[in-house]
Amino acid sequence: MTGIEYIGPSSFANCPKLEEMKISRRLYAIGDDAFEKCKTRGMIHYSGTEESWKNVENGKNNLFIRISEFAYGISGDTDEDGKLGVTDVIALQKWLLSVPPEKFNSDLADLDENGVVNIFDFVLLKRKLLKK
Ligand SMILES: [Ca+2]
Ligand SMILES: [Ca+2]
Repeated sequence: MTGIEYIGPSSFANCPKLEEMKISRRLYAIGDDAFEKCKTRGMIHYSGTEESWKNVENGKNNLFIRISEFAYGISGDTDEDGKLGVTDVIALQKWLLSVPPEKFNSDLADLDENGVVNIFDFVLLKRKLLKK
């Protein structure tokens, strides 16, 4: 689901076995009844932070979203290993030099959240690591 900005009404209405889902930080809204009949407690991997999730508009009858467990991303965790470290700096550096890193989450690499990954995000990431 990388890059999806909107989950339309009834999108997953007939997926009662839906258990795990990846949602991009770019998502801004979920339509009504998008998860109708999804009554299991799922696991949602959201590539944004807990803060950015609060800005996503959730429609009516989306019980699945309310009861599911969430795994949030950490801003700056470019290699998606769940923690901030020097490997994130290396991955971002490779990305900026057009050397494809093994794993790269461009949402989490966009530290200043301006929609592009560039040298300013790299500077912010290094600062963030130095503060730890
Ligand atoms: Ca990491
Ligand atoms: Ca940026």
